[in-house]
Amino acid sequence: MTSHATSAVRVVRGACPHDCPDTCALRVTVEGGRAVRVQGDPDHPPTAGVLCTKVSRYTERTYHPERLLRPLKRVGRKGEGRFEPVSWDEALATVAVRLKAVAARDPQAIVPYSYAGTMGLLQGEAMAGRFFHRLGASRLDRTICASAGGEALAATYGGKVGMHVRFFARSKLIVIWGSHSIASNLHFWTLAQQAKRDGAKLWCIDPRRTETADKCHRHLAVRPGTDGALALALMHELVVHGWVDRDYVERHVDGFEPLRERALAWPPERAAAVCGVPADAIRELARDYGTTKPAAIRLNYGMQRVHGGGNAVRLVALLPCLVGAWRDPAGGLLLSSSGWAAPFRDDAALQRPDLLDGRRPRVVNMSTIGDALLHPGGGAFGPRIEALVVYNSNPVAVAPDSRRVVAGFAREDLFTVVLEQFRTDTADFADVVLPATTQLEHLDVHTSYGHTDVLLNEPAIAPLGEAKPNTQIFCELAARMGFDDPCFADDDEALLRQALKGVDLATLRERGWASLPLPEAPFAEGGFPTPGGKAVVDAPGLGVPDFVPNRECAETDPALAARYPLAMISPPARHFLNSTFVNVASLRAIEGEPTLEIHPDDAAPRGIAGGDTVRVFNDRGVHRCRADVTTRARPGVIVGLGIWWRKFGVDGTNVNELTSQRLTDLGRAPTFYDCLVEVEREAAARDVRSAAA
Ligand SMILES: Nc1nc2c(c(=O)[nH]1)N[C@H]1C(S)=C(S)[C@@H](COP(=O)(O)OP(=O)(O)OC[C@H]3O[C@@H](n4cnc5c(=O)[nH]c(N)nc54)[C@H](O)[C@@H]3O)O[C@H]1N2
Ligand SMILES: Nc1nc2c(c(=O)[nH]1)N[C@H]1C(S)=C(S)[C@@H](COP(=O)(O)OP(=O)(O)OC[C@H]3O[C@@H](n4cnc5c(=O)[nH]c(N)nc54)[C@H](O)[C@@H]3O)O[C@H]1N2
Ligand code: SF4
Ligand SMILES: [Mo]
Repeated sequence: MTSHATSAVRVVRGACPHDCPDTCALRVTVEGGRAVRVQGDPDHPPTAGVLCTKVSRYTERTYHPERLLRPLKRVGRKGEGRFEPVSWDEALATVAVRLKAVAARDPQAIVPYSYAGTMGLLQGEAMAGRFFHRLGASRLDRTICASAGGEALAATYGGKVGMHVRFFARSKLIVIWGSHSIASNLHFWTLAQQAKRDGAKLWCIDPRRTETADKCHRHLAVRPGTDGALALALMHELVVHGWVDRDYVERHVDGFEPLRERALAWPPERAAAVCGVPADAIRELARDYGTTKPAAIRLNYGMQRVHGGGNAVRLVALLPCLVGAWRDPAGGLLLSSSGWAAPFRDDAALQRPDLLDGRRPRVVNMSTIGDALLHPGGGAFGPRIEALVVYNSNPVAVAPDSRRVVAGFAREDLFTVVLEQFRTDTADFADVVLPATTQLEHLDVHTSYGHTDVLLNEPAIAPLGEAKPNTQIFCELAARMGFDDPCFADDDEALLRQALKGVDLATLRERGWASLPLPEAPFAEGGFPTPGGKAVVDAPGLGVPDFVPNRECAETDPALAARYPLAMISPPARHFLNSTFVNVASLRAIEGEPTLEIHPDDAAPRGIAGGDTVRVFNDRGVHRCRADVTTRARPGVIVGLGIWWRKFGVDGTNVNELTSQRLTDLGRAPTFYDCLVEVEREAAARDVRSAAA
């Protein structure tokens, strides 16, 4: 480093862009125009100066030798990943010509596909929303992650609202439910540890014995998709032991009586048989929950990726209402707090749905993109999909039922554009790849779904190569399409000024973040954002919540369970963020290779030893990977940590080869963890080694 460069050291304020509830405030050290360090902001309370391992390696990702730095045009077959660089001019012209031709027939034949590769208000759906609204393209139902739980919360509380995360530090009982917090909610875990040191008891409810479960006092390894039964049994105990807060229920819960009756049909023994855990453990949890104050539940999305996920979240969300846990700021439940930020965001100003100008394009569900791409068109579906524009997502790796997804993306008559930072599995299927900037290279602003601060992300460095922010790419495409509405002239600074309501930009610029003004114990006196102000049991059109079993389990489909006796769950690996970071060598080195955790009791009868290559299969597909024989998996349940890029798999597949496109009871979401499979040994560890030698 020259003295000239070191003299130009700057620290730039940023925000972590990833789909993680923690939304950390970053400090990026820049020396001579190069980002050299990404650290957590010590002055931002939720971040407290700490980042997860993944994002502390963010410079390794940004300066990765495989970053896409120029637009690419496909020269090989779809999926082959052979491209040649072209100019921006040629790339944009190619895209505009093709999109115009499709739009002339029917713009709904064009489908945007995006999720939360960045959670930023600007690089997310701001200019992209304007572009697709003006075009009249199909609208995307963004259901891949959280819509079952989100709609369940809305039905019960009236919105995605809950406890303030900081008060978990003062709880006396914390139930960590369907969350591997150490991996996916690290800053909450720090608060839970603080509570533990102050005497709180921690329970973990998770089919997998995660590192989080290891560090809780008690772990209930329920079968996947049985949380609704567990919640009903807990209610049974609350009722029969008189632990219901009758005063709170009378004043702030609408329609308790039918729920009470339903719960009385669920003694712990009945739930124990369904959940595959001891009845006494359910009794112990119920006693703890009914008698400890304040009691807090950290619910997370892992437990709603099953057929009955919506009903299960509705049942769990009623528990803190029954015991009056909301009376204390350190009691209640947190699944998502994004609803608290909603009134402060001006999504309509950014995304401009008014540009639809009265048109009502059909809606395509992102969770069934495989079926949608293979649909011949016609009937209620509408026109066959002819063009797809993907940004902030890697559907070929993350969407369920990969065989169908891949077949759809491989259609030679489909025109696919992918805005990306890397040549992902999805980019391999693109006709045109447009290089996008990373968080260090662009301006953005973020709200959070795990705390209630707003964060600014200032660009720390200039865009690498010819990469451009999503906003700029959609502006330039709009110009090529002949869209001359003034809103397409807005640059990122102009978008930032439109993004928020009631948040002072000067404070954001100065400090990097601002806290939203919110009450400490939001529902101590009721006041849920439902029409009647009460928590709702019997929601309009939904009825009283009930236990809804998995579609793929012995109870619902014994014939299927006879052929495929093992339930597979595929939660994310700790050092990846969905499929992001899988190509970062130092993080991949920690995760090793795609593996399948299997309990010794399931491995032994199949002759499987640790390190063997196994074949995991069902009617949807086959995935080969390495077996890890371990008690982290419970009997009957195997775990394929994700989400690996397919191209890193031994046979070019990942766990989504096995998952289904069936949807949840509520929210039209995927059922990733409602998936039966069988496993066979394919090669012993030593055969694999000698074949490789
Ligand atoms: N390190 C890391 N952090 C992440 C992510 C990541 O990929 N990596 N992803 C981010 C995103 S997009 C999201 S949505 C969240 C996801 O984080 P969470 O919302 O916590 O959800 P999952 O990781 O899917 O699952 C959490 C736990 O639920 C368990 N689980 C599976 N099925 C069931 C069930 O039926 N019942 C119960 N009780 N538990 C079950 C899994 O074994 C897992 O340990 O994390 C975010 N943070
Ligand atoms: N089997 C199984 N499948 C799952 C899950 C599971 O638990 N098991 N989890 C599901 C869940 S919860 C989710 S949220 C989805 C996540 O699925 P996705 O939303 O697709 O998330 P990622 O895999 O992280 O892919 C995001 C992509 O966006 C790109 N990106 C990031 N920032 C930008 C940007 O500024 N511009 C552009 N153009 N691109 C950018 C990244 O390079 C990355 O390739 O996966 C789902 N799939
Ligand atoms: S991924 Fe989550 S924990 Fe890691 S830096 Fe980002 S917000 Fe923080
Ligand atoms: Mo997610």
